[in-house]
Amino acid sequence: ANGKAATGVPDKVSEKANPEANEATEIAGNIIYHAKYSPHFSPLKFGPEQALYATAESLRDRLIQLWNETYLHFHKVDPKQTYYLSMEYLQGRALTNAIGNLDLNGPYADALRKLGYELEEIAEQEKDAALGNGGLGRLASCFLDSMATLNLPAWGYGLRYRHGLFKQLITKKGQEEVAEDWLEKFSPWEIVRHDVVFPVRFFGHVQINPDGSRKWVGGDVVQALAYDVPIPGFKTKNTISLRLWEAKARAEDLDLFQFNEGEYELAAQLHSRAQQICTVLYPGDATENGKLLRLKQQFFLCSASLQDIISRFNERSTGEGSRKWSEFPSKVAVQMNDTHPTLAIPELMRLLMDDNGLGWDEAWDVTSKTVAYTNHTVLPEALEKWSQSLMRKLLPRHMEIIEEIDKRFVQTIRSTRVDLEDKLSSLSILDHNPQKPVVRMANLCVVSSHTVNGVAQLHSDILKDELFADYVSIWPNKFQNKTNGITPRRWLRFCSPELSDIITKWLKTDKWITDLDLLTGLRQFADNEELQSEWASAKAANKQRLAQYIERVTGVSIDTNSLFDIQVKRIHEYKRQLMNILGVVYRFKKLKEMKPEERKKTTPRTVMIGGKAFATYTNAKRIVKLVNDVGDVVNSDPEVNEYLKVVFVPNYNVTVAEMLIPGSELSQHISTAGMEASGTSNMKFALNGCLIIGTLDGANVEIREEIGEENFFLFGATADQVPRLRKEREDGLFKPDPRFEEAKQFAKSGVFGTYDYGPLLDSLEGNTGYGRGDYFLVGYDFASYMDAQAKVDEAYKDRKRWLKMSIMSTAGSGKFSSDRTIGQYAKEIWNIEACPVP
Ligand code: 4GP
Repeated sequence: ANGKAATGVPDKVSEKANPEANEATEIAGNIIYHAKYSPHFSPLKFGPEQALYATAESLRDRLIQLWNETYLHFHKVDPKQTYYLSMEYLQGRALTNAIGNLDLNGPYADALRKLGYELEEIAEQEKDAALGNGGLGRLASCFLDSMATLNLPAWGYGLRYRHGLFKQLITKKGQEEVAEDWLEKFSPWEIVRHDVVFPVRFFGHVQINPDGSRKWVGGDVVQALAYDVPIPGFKTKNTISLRLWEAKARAEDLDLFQFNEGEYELAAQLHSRAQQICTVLYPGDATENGKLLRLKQQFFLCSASLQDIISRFNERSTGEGSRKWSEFPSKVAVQMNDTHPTLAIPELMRLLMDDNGLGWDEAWDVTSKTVAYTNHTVLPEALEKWSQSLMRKLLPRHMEIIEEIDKRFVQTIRSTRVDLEDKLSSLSILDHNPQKPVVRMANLCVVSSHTVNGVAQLHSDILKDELFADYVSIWPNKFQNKTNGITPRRWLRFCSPELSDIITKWLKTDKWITDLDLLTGLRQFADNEELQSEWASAKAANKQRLAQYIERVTGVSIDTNSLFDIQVKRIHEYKRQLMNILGVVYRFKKLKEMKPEERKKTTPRTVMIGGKAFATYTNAKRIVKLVNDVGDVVNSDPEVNEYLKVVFVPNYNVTVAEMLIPGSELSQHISTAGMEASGTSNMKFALNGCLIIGTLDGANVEIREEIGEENFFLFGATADQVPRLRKEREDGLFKPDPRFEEAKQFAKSGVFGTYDYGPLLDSLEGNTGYGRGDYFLVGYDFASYMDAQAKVDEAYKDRKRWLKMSIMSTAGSGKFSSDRTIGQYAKEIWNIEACPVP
């Protein structure tokens, strides 16, 4: 910023004659208006932060207008509409995305320049909206972008967490978590809807009316208040909603008498209980209280969203009187993002029966034709099971409904499928294990949904062949695959404008941004030297930007001529960051043993690892610590640090990803086969011309098919081999490669500090009585992993070959647009059609 701008809100900007300049002038005027009259800041100061909020508010004006037009258009046309229910959205920043989608980059950049700022500098001020943990939440956000871009009548529903995903600090102890504060000032993107409020009940009891009908009464009632975050489509008027619910108590819930007696906490009990609901994303659920709060959150999302959906269904009723309920499934599709919103099923049944007088069969028909379920993981610990007693206490009516669904399902199977009798104990929704009776949410979803889908072909096959195999024999047509995708707007066009411009230039069109298959047009130029050299300079610029960022946040200076090797994702044993760092440990040991002239022949590498560990996941936190400790030693070793650097990238989030991915050359997607449902960062990296080293897991399989096996560094066991290998490894029948033993010994030897890595590394032992017998097969895969890494080193030395592979990666990434994914959901699951605003 220049000094002038930083002193106060400017009065006006000078007019120019040409129309583009006029638009910029108008925008600048609008920004000034917001800086002056939106009562957030004193007009005496107009620093970058004030400029951000004023800029965002000027955009918000446009977004609200488009949002209103879209809403009215949908209201008039009354199409079938999809509602995406998700406990998580990892939205990241919104400014660059909104400006880009509205195609206002030039005018906004000019407007800000008139006010003394660069657009990038202003965009940097924004905090991430991190209302999600990882893949599933980011997928939901990519889906919203595609729904809007494809002009689909579709919306997202979620919760407005006061504090999103924790901020990760790296200290001497390793990872520490602090509360994140995206609403510290306020979010300029949300619109509070004081007229959209629904009551949500907890606890209480079921009352039986004289006519036999049932009603849920008593307990606590909190209010769900809607906040709309407008989601603009790319170069279209359609602007949809991410509707986030906040929990509130009413004024009359404050006990004035008690308050005046000085019993402040008692007086405001309901207020504080309401407030807890949206305080944090994913409250720890180790305690009973934590479990109760998480279940409250899930129900709160489902109940508020369904009441809203039903009221819109009634509001759009055109003819005389009210609409027939049997029409509901032809107007409404509800997609459950994993099992977290499963309570939508019993809640819809309750609303239909108890509030609207439908009988069971009619309500069941409507519900089961409306809801569909996406599974995102086969990890047993992630398949939700809720204690029946907790459920009965918090949601007594829903527990009755779930029992009835289960009873009818079991009866039907008994009378139609005698062959499944002995499978019923695992197929039923209720698990009556006397020690721990639970409700199996995935089973409830499968039984009640019209469609169940996995998120990559391999994952969907595993669901059909293993996890849900017996259900497949009952409903062979219920199961589908929808391979995940990512939005090419955020993940290429906006995060790497340099590379995007080159693609547009060579394809002679920018249509690829909404028709990503057009990228295959690059294949014919993959050998072209001119393209290769432009490609290399875009990469170099992105690497430079990344290197500056790394130095700023970690103090480590990295060599932009080294191979940038990145693994970023949640820290989890199945994702095998431990294999990555053990590979680095081995590389370090070998480099130390080499003579200086030998070292000179190696390929210099910078290994970057980032990701958050769940606060109570001990081994994941040990991995974070190990990466940091290895980095400290390697980076300060004067013999080696020219050839190897190791950086733990702190606080990995959407914004950090937007910096890392464009600057990457190699990325690691190295999970134990069969365990990563899909992965989506693999798609982002490939799209940005980054080569993948990976296993045949999740979407890696399809990426490799699309970009060609010669452009993919493959290693490791396949999913069908894993059970046998696990058994052998556990039984001590398999002897790992000597390199693996050497790396482990070296890591344990104390070279990397005094922290006790014994417990972590012992989890990699087979039949030793420690750990889990190397459940994730690091020992088995290490040999082929190291061989693949050696191939990477060789390939990188051949610059032309590497650039060709990089271009082929981008060229083959068309399938992984979330536009393709959402188009398939729309057609094959939701049965909805585009409804563009004229
Ligand atoms: C993730 C899966 O682990 C990942 O493979 C997949 O790409 C992503 O969902 C989107 O489908 N699962 C989660 C979760 O994030 O919380 O279960």
